[in-house]
Amino acid sequence: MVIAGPAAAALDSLDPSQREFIQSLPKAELHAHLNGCLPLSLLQDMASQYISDAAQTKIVEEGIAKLQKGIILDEIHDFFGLFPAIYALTSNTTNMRRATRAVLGQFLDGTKPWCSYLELRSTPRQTEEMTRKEYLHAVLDEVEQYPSHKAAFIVSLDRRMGVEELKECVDLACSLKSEGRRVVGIDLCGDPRAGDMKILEEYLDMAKTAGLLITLHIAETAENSYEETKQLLSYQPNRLGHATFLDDEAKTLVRESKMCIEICLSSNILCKTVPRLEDHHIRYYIQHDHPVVICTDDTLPFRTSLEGEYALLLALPPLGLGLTEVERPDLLPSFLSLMNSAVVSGLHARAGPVPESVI
Ligand code: 6MZ
Repeated sequence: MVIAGPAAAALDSLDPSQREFIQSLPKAELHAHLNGCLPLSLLQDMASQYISDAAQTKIVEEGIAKLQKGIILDEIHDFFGLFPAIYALTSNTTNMRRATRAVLGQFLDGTKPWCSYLELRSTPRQTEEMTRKEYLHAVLDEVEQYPSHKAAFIVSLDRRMGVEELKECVDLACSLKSEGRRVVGIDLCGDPRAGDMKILEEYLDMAKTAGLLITLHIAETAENSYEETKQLLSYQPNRLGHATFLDDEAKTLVRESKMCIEICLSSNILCKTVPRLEDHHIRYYIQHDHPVVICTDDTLPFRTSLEGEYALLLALPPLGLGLTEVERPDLLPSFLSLMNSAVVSGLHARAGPVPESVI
């Protein structure tokens, strides 16, 4: 039996006109991890064609079985254990190109695309079959099949990386940008327990000098110390991923500098960093008219879509714009303007011109 995610339940509770309303909203996806957004059918197909060695077969089979059923996590740290199964399959440039094409298509293609603009992110990975440079070329070759107002790419740095790996990834991102390739930013992601964030400064400075914008996963869990959060904020990022556990001082700083927050509702609920939808920190930011953007994070494990995330937003009672209120036509315009401001403010924080089709 497949266990439905929170987004599926929220979508099911919508009537056709509400669904149409969500579909009609201009949307941008600014926080989506490539290897977390693969369609399950593609993974299954890749697994049937290619597994590099027998030791990986078990990892892949168990990983796919879990994803098929729908993961239930005790805590966020369990989540990162899913990736070895996916990485065993996306370990060469042919499969990386296939994966990127499928993820871009999922968000951007068809008569009802999920969004008008996608900023996809991924961590350059070196395997026995590809270098980090080859990884990035494979992904960018696919991203650049779309016009620049539809798709762009962010290079992710994993918190587990040491200085040599950080340098290699940032050097690559900077030189690709200078060659005119569609790299718009640098992200920091990975298991929130890992790494020492003090080593990042030099590499983020290099990226900024090259004209790249910065987005950082920050305070995703209660275990992330306020000292670490302060340190990450001192790097003056343009956007923040999650920002779930900020203390009052950090919240004030974030609001004063208007750093856009990438909100991933299903992700936070399923990873149990937010106990219930009604407790979500998005309430605080919307109440303070702070820029937020609604994103999916990892569509595969979180069993979500951009429409599903907007359905969750619609179901969020504390906005005073829950499902019942949205049925009231007098409140619909304010809901629409809230959604639009979320989309538009997200775009304000990214590199390059704002696509006309979104505004
Ligand atoms: C932190 C996350 C994440 O880069 O291989 N990733 N990092 N928090 C999250 N939210 C729960 N979701 C995904 O995509 C997969 C990688 O993105 C990061 C993890 O490092 C994961 O291995 P790429 O394309």
